Amino acid sequence: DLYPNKKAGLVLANFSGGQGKSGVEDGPKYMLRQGLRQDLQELGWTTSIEEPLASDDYEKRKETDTSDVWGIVKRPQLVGEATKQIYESAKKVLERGEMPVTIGGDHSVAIGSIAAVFEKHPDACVLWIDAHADINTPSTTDSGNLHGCPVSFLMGLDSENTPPSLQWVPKCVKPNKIAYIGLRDVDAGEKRILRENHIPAFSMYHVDRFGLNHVIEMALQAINPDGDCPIHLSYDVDAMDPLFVPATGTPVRGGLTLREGLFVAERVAETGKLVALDVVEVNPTLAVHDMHVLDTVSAGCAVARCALGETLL
Ligand code: HAR
Ligand code: MN
Ligand code: MN
Ligand code: MN
Repeated sequence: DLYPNKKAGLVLANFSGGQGKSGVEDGPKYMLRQGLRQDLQELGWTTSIEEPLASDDYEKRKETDTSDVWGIVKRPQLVGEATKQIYESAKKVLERGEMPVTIGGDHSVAIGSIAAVFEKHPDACVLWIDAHADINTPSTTDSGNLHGCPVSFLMGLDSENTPPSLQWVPKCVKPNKIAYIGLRDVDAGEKRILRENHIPAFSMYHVDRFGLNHVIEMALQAINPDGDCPIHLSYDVDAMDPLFVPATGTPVRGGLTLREGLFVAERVAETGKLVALDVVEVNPTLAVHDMHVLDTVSAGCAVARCALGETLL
């Protein structure tokens, strides 16, 4: 068995403060209602639940605290506090010997989960599956939305321009320890950062040019050449095409098919090296039909099941 321990800690990261739209905080609720916990238990996983954000009303604060800005950056205090709580929860999960499965929420929540994973596993690597690179710094971001910036904080890029509330974030991810798959909406400043730091980044062009299987092999080869490093899979559901995942905050056409999206998770499971998973950017309120909700939430749950070994025979 590739996962002999089979204990997962579901970290409910019901947080929307990394971007402007509300509804993404309901992702965890919908995925649990869809049966995620039972599904994982049927796969043989023991599951626990962590609710790092339960002791404060982050949505209320998002609506009311208009002073939480730092230059162009929106809600740095809120994001700093929420991600710190997620970090503490993910650390608890790891200390119990369980795999943190962080359910978003917007992608800023990966600041917390990834920081915790690198504390436990300094030799870890990150596979970031996304239409977006999420590597803007406070100096390059046009939107000021922190869900477009988590990777830059985790890498310590432009650290003299880090808002005080995010200065707790460890600079844990080195440029040869993160790879991207699925990119198709990358800002000019982000392209420069990817290029200058030689970060392995595979766009939909590369998926079409080489095929997804080969792209995954290249990505893993770049960040995990000996195949022995723990893998953190940070999965933004907008990597998949909006045909399959319509209910997400920043859909971009021309993405992975549903099967391709699940194949990435299956291939990671097959390595036996997965130590943590994020599934983020499910926003049920952005659906225009019930079918859109079902498609999106089901796809998010399927990513988690595949990453935790469902389709391995
Ligand atoms: N690059 C844009 C920005 O920084 C949009 C990226 C955010 N969208 C996401 N992240 N869903 O993956 O604002
Ligand atoms: Mn809500
Ligand atoms: Mn993202
Ligand atoms: Mn995205």
